[in-house]
Amino acid sequence: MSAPTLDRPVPDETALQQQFDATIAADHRIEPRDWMPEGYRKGLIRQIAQHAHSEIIGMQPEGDWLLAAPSLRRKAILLAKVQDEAGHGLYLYSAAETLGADRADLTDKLIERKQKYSSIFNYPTLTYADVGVIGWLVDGAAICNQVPLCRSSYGPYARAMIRVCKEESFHQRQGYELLMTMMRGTDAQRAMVQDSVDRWWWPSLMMFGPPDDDSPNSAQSMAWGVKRHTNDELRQRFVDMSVPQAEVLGVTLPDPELALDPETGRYRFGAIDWSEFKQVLAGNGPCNDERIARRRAARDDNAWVTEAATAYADKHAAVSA
Ligand code: BYC
Repeated sequence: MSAPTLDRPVPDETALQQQFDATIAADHRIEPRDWMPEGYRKGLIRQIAQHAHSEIIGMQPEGDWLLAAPSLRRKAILLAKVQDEAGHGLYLYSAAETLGADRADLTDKLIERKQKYSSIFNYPTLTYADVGVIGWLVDGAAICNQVPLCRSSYGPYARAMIRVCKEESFHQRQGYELLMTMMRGTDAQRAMVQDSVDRWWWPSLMMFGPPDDDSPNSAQSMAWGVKRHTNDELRQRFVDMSVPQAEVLGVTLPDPELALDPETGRYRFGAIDWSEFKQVLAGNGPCNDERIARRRAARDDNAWVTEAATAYADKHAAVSA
């Protein structure tokens, strides 16, 4: 701790901790200038970095269809969406930087597989219906998870989430509208949508993370107001939201145990295959290697841009000094 200044004594760690606890208890925001416990800072960097990596890696599955979109309109929509994901990644890396993280270092950690990204992006996009289903289910799950994060206790993260959620809501609607159009089309198009729903439903449920009794970070994260709901609460909310939407769309969700519980008014659903989730997290999903290899190539092939921009900024700073 630094020495007290002449005019103002530096509060001791106990007083700082009390001030932090009072801010959390009053549901006010912690800002970058505020003192925070080291565990809070590290936990936030972990979650925000993982979130940022998910947005950036998440550009790949849909980006694969940019050159094969079925019309100019669909291409323009998809291009805008994929660009939005890049923007979300950048807001999030900026939020992590307010905690003292360095974004180049975070990218290196992703590429070295020392940090995670969302399990969902390790599945392939086999048909154009997958673009629609990612919008409907994956962005739908993301909205469910991220709307409460707009009230997260860390100011820069919460504010980034407000903007991200507005854009995610457009993403979800474009996905649903694409699927609606396909469902009004031919039998082959309807079959394509159903096949896509069959492949993405269970991985979408896994996006919410492990069950509550196997979620090591939840309790502390909730106590600090970073997370506002548990993984299982949000997963249930997503199921309740998606079932009526599937009915309107005319697709069947691939779960024979899905049924409305008349007592709770919520949908019961079948058991999730957590061994698959663990395999994907361990790097053994269908596309883990491909996703990381592409991210590595993007970093290495574009290093000259960073070097040129840095040299330019240094030169500019030297001239204006
Ligand atoms: N995938 O203790 P837990 C998007 C990890 S992108 C991979 O419950 P926590 C989009 C977890 O990190 C939006 N890993 O953790 C983009 C932890 O490992 P570490 C992505 C997962 O943090 C492009 C361990 O499992 N959204 O919308 O309390 C196109 C134990 O978990 C996953 C976010 O990133 C998973 N699914 O809760 C389209 C949301 N689940 O870190 C769309 C922000 C868990 O201890 N993040 N793990 O090594 C969160 O809300 C929380 O971090 C989670 C997990 C709910 C995901």
